[in-house]
This record gives sequence, structure tokens and C-alpha cells, in this order.
Amino acid sequence: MLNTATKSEAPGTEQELTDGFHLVIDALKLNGINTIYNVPGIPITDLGRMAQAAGIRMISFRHEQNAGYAAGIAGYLTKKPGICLTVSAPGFLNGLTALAHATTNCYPMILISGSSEREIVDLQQGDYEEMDQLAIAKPLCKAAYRVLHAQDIGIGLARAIRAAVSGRPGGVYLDLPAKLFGQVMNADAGRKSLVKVIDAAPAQIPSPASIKRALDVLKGAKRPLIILGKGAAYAQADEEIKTFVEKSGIPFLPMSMAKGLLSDTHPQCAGAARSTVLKESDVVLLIGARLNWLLSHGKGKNWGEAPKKFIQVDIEPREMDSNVEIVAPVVGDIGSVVSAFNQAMASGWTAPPAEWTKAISSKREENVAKMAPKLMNNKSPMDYHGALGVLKNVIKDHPEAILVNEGANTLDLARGVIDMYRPRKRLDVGTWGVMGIGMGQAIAAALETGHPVLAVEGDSAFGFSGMEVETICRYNLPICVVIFNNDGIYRGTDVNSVNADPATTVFVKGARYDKMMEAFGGVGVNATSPDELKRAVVEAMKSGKPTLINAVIDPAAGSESGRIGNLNPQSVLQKKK
Ligand code: OXT
Ligand code: ADP
Ligand code: MG
Repeated sequence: MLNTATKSEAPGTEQELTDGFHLVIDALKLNGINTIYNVPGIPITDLGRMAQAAGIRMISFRHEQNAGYAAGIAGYLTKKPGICLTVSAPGFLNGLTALAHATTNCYPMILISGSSEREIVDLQQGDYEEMDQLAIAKPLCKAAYRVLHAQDIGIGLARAIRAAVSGRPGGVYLDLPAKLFGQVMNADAGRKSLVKVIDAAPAQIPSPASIKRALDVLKGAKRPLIILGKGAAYAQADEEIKTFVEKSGIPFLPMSMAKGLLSDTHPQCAGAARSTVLKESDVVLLIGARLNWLLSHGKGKNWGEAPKKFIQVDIEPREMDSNVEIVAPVVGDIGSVVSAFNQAMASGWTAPPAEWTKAISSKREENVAKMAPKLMNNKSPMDYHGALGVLKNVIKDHPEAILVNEGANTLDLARGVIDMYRPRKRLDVGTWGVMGIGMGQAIAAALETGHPVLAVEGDSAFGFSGMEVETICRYNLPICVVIFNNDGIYRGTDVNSVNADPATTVFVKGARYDKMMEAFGGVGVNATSPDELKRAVVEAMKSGKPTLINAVIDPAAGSESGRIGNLNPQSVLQKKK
């Protein structure tokens, strides 16, 4: 298994040798890691070449942040740590945002960065790209390690893998100083130093008492609600979760990336009655979802007047009581917990009161009916609903496709309009609402799953990772990027009334993003109406060719910050517009 080794030159002392480069590659391969997302350069260029020669898929990006977002989402999709490889200081820092993002979102990822020489860095003598990377990474990830000796590479990687995927998954930093790669050791000893990680994310079995407590509270509910978060999607316990939800008869609300875990068209789905179920429910069971800002911290006006009881299923014990009291904490991995629920319910379960489920169904039908005519408009330039009506049908016809989505209006409206049918098919900005995940996530999604990707991007959002369209073309990936081009952030209509500079939120009017894709040999289309958009996306899905569609959206169509405008602080001195 150990790839290439050399003979030592000294006569009579011939032995098989290996070095740091080969040990890193062998350790990765031994642990089933077959893809690395990277940007090459000193000191890792040869590592990338050798890894490619050894059969690891090396995906080279134009910017480390995008490689990092790719690695993070690869971890989410596969439950194996996604690997991002960077050069020292600036490359490391470029990857660090993605590492912090992975940690925040509970995605398993390892950022491996080459670094400068310890002796020089520690004395601050000004080495090439000098930086104490380990110290900087530590507060931003779940764990951070440095390997100084070739014989510790196996253990170092094993620790990184375990830290990334066990318990609550997250980002891990692995610091590999340049000198390490050239260190030579006996090949047999090197082979023995490698570690194949066994049972990297052990099942965490919930206590029977916590299962009973949770089901007792749920049984007593008159208006129960299940909230499914991206932790539930990550767990890959799809069948158990479906059985539990259907057996319980309880309405469920999917968080953004949990859409499709059960189909959005499932009769129990309360996605289209979100505010009603949050306000009116009396018992809420959270499965792999945190009571953070996306759920208004479990309190306040979005949760209504009625007192609530919360049950929470999470692998992280410290998540319990983080925002409000959790009356029934269930600590364990979601697969084990939900199986235990199903077993306990096998002896009988009473469905929730029909009055509650019917009230939700009618609210949901009302909201869906209200939206339907908006989705069929054929205005040119398009509004969001006209364009999204087209994309909704594309995903309906291609439920296997992965939807990547970022922006403000482009994100919030797409989330509501586009139904998802299968688990882990919707990838978006996650817990931080970060712009820039688009192309990295699209590339990893295409590579890791082999399915077509539809990336629905605000024009601002796309700009954060837009150069990666070259990467998409270079690897000839089946990715169709649709840019909702409304000439700016939120809207393209702001005016600076003071001087000739453009307003802070607007971009060049009438920009043709489609030309960017054409520049690298992909297909570019300018779509000015829903009909044109439909033709272009349908063709892209059929051909599988890298495609970018510039969807011309009315610059006045959006609203400030999409659906989270309430989070903007207000100045008392500024005259309200
Ligand atoms: O129940 P009610 O009646 O209330 O109705 C709800 C649902 O029931 C209903 N619904 C439906 N109706 C009918 N049919 C169906 N199928 C259906 N489904 C649902 O619809 C409503 C709404 O449902 P929703 O969306 O579920 O509920 P709600 O109340 O919105 O949920 C609350 C939240 C908080 C859970 C939700 O809003 C949410 O998940 N929000 C996430 C928001 C987010 O993360 N936004 C991104 C950040 S915004 C800002 O920060 C931006 N920046 C700054 C920046 C960032 N972010 N990052 C970096 C690195 N630098 C800077 C920037 C630069 S956005 C941005 C760019 C924006 O410009 P673009 O050009 O990219 O985009 P455009 O805006 O398009 O121009
Ligand atoms: P969302 O944004 O969809 O609401 P969050 O990212 O806030 O989801 O929450 C995901 C939660 O899922 C985290 O608290 C994390 O600890 C938990 N989690 C992740 N994987 C598992 C798992 N296999 N079993 C149990 N909990 C998990
Ligand atoms: Mg925009």
C-alpha cells in the first residue's frame, strides 16, 4: 500500500525508504479519502502532484475559500471529512473562513495547510509566508494539530479524522510544516506508523429514560410539531426518520437544508404554514436543529403566546437549554434515537388531534394557492416569482438534482417556492447566512454525488466565488448556474444623491454574467423572460454541459435583506425613506 519508496545510497545499508509526502498520501488513502480540494503552491505543490499520481482526485480551485466550502459540503454530503489543502499564511487564511463555516454548521472538514519553519516562525524572523497558523486556527475550529515528525503523520491524521466526524461534526486544522514533507524514514516503520481509523463516529445510544421522557411529553401534546434540521439530514437516517414522522402523524417543519428529507409535498409537511405552526404549537420536538436565530431562539413573538414545551434530540449535550428550557433532552445520534422512538412506539401510538392537523393543512393550502398565480407570470424583465416558478418545475422533473442557493431575495424566495423531494438535495448559506458558498458547494456536490447541480444565485452572491466557473469548465461538471441579475445587492435601484459614485448596493447595470461562462468554453445564455429561462435550464439539464444563465430580474423587484430586513439596525438620525 505504501506508495513509492527509494533505496538508501550507502553500500551495505540498503533499505526501503519513504518520506513525509508519501506518508501523508498513504495515510489519507488508508482512511478512504479519495478527493482533495486545493489550491497548489509552496510547500504543497508536489504533494498535490504525487497525490494525483497515487489516484487521489485533486480538484484545483482558483481561491482557497471556495476549495474550503467545497470540502465542508463534501463532508456534509458524505459523513467523511472533506479535505481542503492550502499553502501557508495567505492560502491558509483564505481557507480559514470556510473552516470556521464548517465548524459553525457542524460539517466534518479538515483544513490541511503547509506552513513555514517553526524555528523561524517562533522567533519571528520573517520567513517566507511566516505565520503561527496553529494558534490562529485554534479558536475557529473544533480541534487543531501540528505534525513535526514523519513518524507522527499517521497519528496526526487519525486524530484529525476522529475530531472532525465524531460527536458533533466540525472543522479541524492540520498544520504540516514544509520540512515535514522531505523527512525520510524506513518504509516499513512508516507503514506501521499509519492508522486506519476504526469506527470514527461511534453510535451514541440515548438512555432509555430520555426516550421515555420525550415520548411521554409528546403524547401529552394537543398541538405537537416536529422540526427537522440539517443535523437530521446529515445523519443519513432517512428511512427511520420517515417511519417515525409518519407513525407519529405529527406535522413537521423542515429547516432550510432539511427540506426534502421528507418531501415538501408530503401531507404532514408544514413548511408552507411556518408562522402558524411556530405560534400555535404546544410541544415542539427538535431533531438536529438548534434554537438559534433561525428559530428566533425559541422565544418571542414568532413563537406566539401559548406556552411551549421543547424536546430536543442532539448529539451535543451542551446544546440542551442553550436558549430556552428543554423539558426532554435526548442526547444521542439521530439514527439511534429515532430507531429507539420507533421501537417504543411499536406498541401503539395515537395520532395528534385532527383539529390541529386540519388547521395546518388548510393554512398550507391557502398559502400555496396564494402563491400559485405569482409563479405563472411571464413578465419581462422577470420578477423573482416568475423565474422561480420555472425552476420549481425543473426540480420537480429532476428530483435527483442538487439545488445550491444563495443571495438574499434569491435565497429566501427560492427556499419557499422550490419544493425538494429527496434528502440532502438543498445546499445553501447555512447557519451564518454566508455569501460565497455557491460555486464551491456546486462543484463538490457534482463531484461527490454524480448528480446534476442547479445553482440559483443572487448576482451579488455569485460574485464572491464567480471565478470558479473556470473550474467548472475545466472539470466539465454538470452544473447549471442561474444568476438572478437584479443589478445589485437586494435591488439595483439605489441612488447616491451626493456625488457621481454609484450607490453602495448597486452594480453595473445590464451586466452579462453569461459571457463569463463562454470565456471558458461553457454555455452562456441571456434569459429575459420565464419562457427563455425555461428553455435554457431544460437544455442544460439535458446536455449536462457547464452552463450559466443570466436571468434578467427587474431591479426593483427585491426587498432589503430579503426576509430578514428586521435584523438591520436603524439609525435614529437617518431620515426614514
Ligand atoms: O407562514 P408564513 O405565512 O409566514 O409564510 C412563510 C411560509 O409559510 C411560506 N411558505 C410557502 N408558501 C407557499 N408555498 C410554499 N411552498 C411555501 N413554503 C413556505 O413562505 C413564508 C416564508 O417562509 P420561510 O422562508 O420558511 O420563513 P421565514 O419567516 O423567512 O423564515 C425565517 C428564517 C430566518 C428561518 C428564514 O428567513 C431564513 O432561513 N433566512 C436565512 C436568511 C439568510 O441567511 N440570508 C442570507 C444573508 S442576508 C445578508 O447578510 C447578505 N449579504 C451580506 C453578506 C453576507 N451574508 N455574507 C458575506 C460573506 N458578506 C456579506 C449580502 C452581500 S445578502 C447579500 C447579497 C444579496 O444580494 P444578491 O444579489 O445576492 O441577492 P438579491 O437579494 O436577490 O439581490
Ligand atoms: P438547522 O440550521 O438546519 O436548524 P443546525 O445546524 O442549527 O440545523 O443544527 C444541527 C444540529 O444537529 C447540531 O446541533 C448538531 O449537533 C446536530 N447533529 C449533527 N449530526 C448529528 C447526529 N448524527 N446526531 C444527532 N445530532 C446531530
Ligand atoms: Mg441581486
